[in-house]
Amino acid sequence: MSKSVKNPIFTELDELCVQTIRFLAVDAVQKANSGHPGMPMGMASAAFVLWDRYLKHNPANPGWHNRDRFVLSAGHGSMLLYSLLHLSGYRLSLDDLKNFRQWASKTPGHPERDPQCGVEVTTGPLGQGISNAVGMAIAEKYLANYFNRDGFPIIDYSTYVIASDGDLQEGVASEACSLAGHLGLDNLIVIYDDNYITIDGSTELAFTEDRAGRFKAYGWYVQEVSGDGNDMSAFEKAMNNTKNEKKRPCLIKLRTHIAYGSPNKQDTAESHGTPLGEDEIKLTKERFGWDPQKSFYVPDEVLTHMRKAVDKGKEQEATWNKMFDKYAKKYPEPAQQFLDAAAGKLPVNLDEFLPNFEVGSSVATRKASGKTLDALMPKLPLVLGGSADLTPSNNTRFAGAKAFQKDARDGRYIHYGIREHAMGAIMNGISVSGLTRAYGGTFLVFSDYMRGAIRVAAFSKYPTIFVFTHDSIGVGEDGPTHQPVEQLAALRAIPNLLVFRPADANETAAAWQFALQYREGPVTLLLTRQGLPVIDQSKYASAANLSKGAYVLLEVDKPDVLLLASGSEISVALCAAEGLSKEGIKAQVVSMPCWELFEKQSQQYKDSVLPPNVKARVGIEAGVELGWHKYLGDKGVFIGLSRFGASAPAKTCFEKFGITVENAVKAAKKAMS
Ligand SMILES: Cc1ncc(C[n+]2csc(CCOP(=O)(O)OP(=O)(O)O)c2C)c(N)n1
Ligand SMILES: [Mg+2]
Repeated sequence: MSKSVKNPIFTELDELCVQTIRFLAVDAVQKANSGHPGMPMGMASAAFVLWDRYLKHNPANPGWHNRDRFVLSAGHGSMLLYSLLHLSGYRLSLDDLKNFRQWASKTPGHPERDPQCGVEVTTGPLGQGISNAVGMAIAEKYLANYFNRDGFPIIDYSTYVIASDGDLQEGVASEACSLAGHLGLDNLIVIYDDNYITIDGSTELAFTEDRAGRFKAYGWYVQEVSGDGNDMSAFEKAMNNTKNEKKRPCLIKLRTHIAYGSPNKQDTAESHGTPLGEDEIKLTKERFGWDPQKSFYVPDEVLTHMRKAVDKGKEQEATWNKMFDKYAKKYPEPAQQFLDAAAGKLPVNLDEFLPNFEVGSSVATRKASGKTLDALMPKLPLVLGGSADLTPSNNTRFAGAKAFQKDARDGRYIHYGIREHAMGAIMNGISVSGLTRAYGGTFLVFSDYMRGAIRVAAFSKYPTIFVFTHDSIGVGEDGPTHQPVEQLAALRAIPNLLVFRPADANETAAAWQFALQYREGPVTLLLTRQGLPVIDQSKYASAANLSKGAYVLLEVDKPDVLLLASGSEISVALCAAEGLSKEGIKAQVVSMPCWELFEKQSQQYKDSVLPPNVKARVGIEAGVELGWHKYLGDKGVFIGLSRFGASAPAKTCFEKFGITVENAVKAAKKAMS
């Protein structure tokens, strides 16, 4: 890491830059008549110093792999980020700022991941950004260890965060920061906007703990900068100290004032999320010697100064490129790996390594998943696994995987501890590094704890893989607290999220293959605790059809009834079809491992799987009915659960709740009548 940083004096020009940032935010919020002016006003000085003097970035190529990462965790202060991006020469024009919060603008209300514009991650749900940053810092440590060679620091960047009171209050951030301290992520620097204000009023209402003490207890290097948020030599000193810290993540607790400089709005909760108003803007501008007649004003000298970031960034990247070229000559293999990973190319053809599971055995899909990981992960060194303390149950630790720790940056397996919220957000941070990807496991029932992160991943198209085992009442004795009932439907409700519930071991392997090849968004894999028969692919259809989302598993000529199911209920459907055929009823079985993918198929394909003329349909799934109507229609019958589970052996649960072959046969006859 480049450690030599001067401590320049804050000049008049610097002050002008800060005012410009402040008033761009104020004016944009006013023009949109909505937004959050207070935070950018209070943090303008620190943000300017960070971007002007510390951040290593290339506005002409926002995706440069060795850039520092900047996360505005307090996403409501988005105009602070947009102002910085515009002034520093990113593809964000003044008109884009004038379009703040408007339809299809590049400047949405909260930052939405936009790699072309320099927005690293989506922020707005407080706590997510700072937790993503922990993942970004983990990725950097892993990649640096993996790629760097003597004299070739190919990967060498820091992750900077601006976080607010809300970020620090959110539990997800506490979990993530606790893990960051444990892992000694000294490449993570959080600047805490300590302004004593949240929406409801003073932080005295609900947030009176010793914040610095809390982070010290997490194992962080904590510095407190007093004053009013504008003592930039004190702030720079603190920033420089972080450069010398080699063991701990860094928190700079910077005392600031929301809506700094506004005569009537400073230090008020109102300024958090309400435009200052024309009168107050006039007073504030006058106070700072800014022409109140001018709106969206950028003095030439400010633009000239801040746009130096463009040439500086180009130079930095060019220097890095030269180093990379030499590195590639000396170390062609890792260099090629780097380039392939950057292009989203997998190092091997997964087909060649996919395990095949023998017919006749009974294999829990979580175990099949573990075997698949054993086979594939050694070939995919940039995929980082983990679990929220359920490793032996999730089967997420592949053979030979080493734990990622403070003293083991070559570890590829992250023990997240019992921190599901953070695990989701951290995995997202790992998955946006551009080179690494993350998967991690917990029980499906606890996917609720990760829902915040899953939603952001889906919305922002992060290629994170969420592994959820113990996917139904098949959990058994642990009872309703651990038996998911509504989670499957709830996950399916999230747009752009692929939810796979494989029917057997071979579908599980196919689901992993699909997930690892897919980069357009997150994938969830829902896996059983209990053993499932391995389906005979020579008798039925091939598991490779999983890539279509749903397919005819057991085909019959002119079916009387369709049996639709996913996961563990596929074997119920197959047995029921057999039973029905003995009674002369022709039942076709459709495996539906991923509804979302099925929806993307052509109408012709959909009709071939679900022939519209066959109205008698039965859906079988150990979960709630929500969503099934679409495939079953008015005459269809659903076998599932409309209540929570129960503490009893799995077999008993399935019997008592009627998810049985016998009931499926009965339901088919009812649907036909
Ligand atoms: C998870 C989540 N809960 C609630 C909100 C709504 N919200 C936005 S900002 C904020 C708190 C504002 O206080 P602070 O974080 O200190 O920001 P400041 O007002 O100081 O800018 C809240 C509750 C949110 N964005 N995310
Ligand atoms: Mg605050």
